[in-house]
Amino acid sequence: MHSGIYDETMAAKNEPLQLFVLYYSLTAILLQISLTFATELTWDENGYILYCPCMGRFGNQADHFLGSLAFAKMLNRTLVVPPFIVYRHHAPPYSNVHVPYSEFFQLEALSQYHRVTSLDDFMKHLAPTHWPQGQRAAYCFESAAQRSVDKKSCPMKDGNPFGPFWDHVGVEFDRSVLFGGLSFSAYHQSLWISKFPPSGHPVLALPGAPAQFPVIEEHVGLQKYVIWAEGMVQEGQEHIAALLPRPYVAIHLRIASDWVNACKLLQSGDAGPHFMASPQCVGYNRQTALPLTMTMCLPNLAEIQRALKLWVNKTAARSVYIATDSESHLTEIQNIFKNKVKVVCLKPDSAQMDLYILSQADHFIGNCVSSFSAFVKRDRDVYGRPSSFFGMDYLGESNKKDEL
Ligand SMILES: Nc1nc2c(ncn2[C@@H]2O[C@H](COP(=O)(O)OP(=O)(O)O)[C@@H](O)[C@H]2O)c(=O)[nH]1
Ligand SMILES: *[C@@H]1O[C@H](CO)[C@@H](O)[C@H](O)[C@H]1NC(C)=O
Ligand SMILES: *[C@@H]1O[C@H](CO)[C@@H](O)[C@H](O)[C@H]1NC(C)=O
Ligand SMILES: [Mg+2]
Repeated sequence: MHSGIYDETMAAKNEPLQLFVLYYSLTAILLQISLTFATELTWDENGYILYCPCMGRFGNQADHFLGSLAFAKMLNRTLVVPPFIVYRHHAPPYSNVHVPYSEFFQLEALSQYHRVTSLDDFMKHLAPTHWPQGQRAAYCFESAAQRSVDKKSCPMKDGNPFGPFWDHVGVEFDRSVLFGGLSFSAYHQSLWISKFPPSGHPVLALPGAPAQFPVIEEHVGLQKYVIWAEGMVQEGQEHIAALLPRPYVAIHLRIASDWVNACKLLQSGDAGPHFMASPQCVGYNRQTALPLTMTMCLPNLAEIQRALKLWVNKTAARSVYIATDSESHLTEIQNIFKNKVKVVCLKPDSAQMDLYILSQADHFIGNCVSSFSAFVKRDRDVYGRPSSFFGMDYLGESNKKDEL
């Protein structure tokens, strides 16, 4: 936009005076507007954290986001909030879509916890002056750089989704800064600050999230700053009002073939209780964690029916909502309740609409191992809404909590 105006002003020099004045005042007005923006987005002398949410789909990206938010606060740098990467290879546009955070959630709500700016705004308003082409360093672990041809370059744009992400943002990296012997945990806070003071390293751009997966226990509570965008609330509430008489029980079926394969890793029995998002239900402490069973990872139809019967009865539900990554088992579920309970599966175009409807239910039954379910569980916990997991809410068994 700036360069466009500049070009036009230059061209105007050869035109009649009146036109020149018009162009001139237009430029002045636009300059005023951009100055107003600039005052809103002043450069943070304490620096920035930039990263690609390059691992996994939404649930993984959300876990990583909470950790990254905490990491940015720990270093007192502004977090540049990336868009979500949505993989649309099965439906138009048959490629990765980069969805701004603000399309799903309120960006401003994050500021209650820490300074943030969207990647879009960072690139538009700050990067041209403060992080221009030629000064764009990538930061990564030495071990990650080992994979590059010269063994000294961060693999910022190698493969999918890395390349498309930074291409979408319009960034090429000019050099790499490697590090080792430190992690993203709080233990290394002072090391990060002494190694990379913001004066010499204003923008830490990383190939992946500076966080662990799954989200660590300390950061689970940051979910409270992740608040649904108004558009999502409006659309979601319309669906609920139209389709789901309350009380309603909502379930997340994570049963597609990728998940069947993932859960097979549990069959050997030596995987231990911690597998993907499972700390959310077995407990974060390995020593005291409950066992993780196959049914918890991949509930069969009998378990789905058992859990639904139990919770529909307990909550006197009038409807059931099914969110699924593949099959819905709609008929089999309708059969349990005859016509007494309405059973609904929307299969919305956006997975986030399923997440929203799951989050608003009177009771939620999730998949303990799935980070997609984990997002819903965390969101519900913020508002004190009850949740349980397939495979672990047998009532009457003395050694298990009967209500989770
Ligand atoms: N719409 C919809 N999509 C789902 C559902 N379950 C899984 N998916 C899709 O599958 C992805 C699963 O990956 P991820 O979110 O990382 O969670 P995880 O693999 O279960 O830990 C989601 O992001 C969705 O794109 C569901 O119930 N509804
Ligand atoms: C953190 O950064 C902000 C913004 O740059 C600054 O105002 C504040 O003093 C910093 N806090 C600490 C403890 O350095
Ligand atoms: C739940 O089940 C119990 C025992 O079978 C029954 O007495 C009760 O009426 C049921 N509640 C509802 C809401 O269906
Ligand atoms: Mg996944």
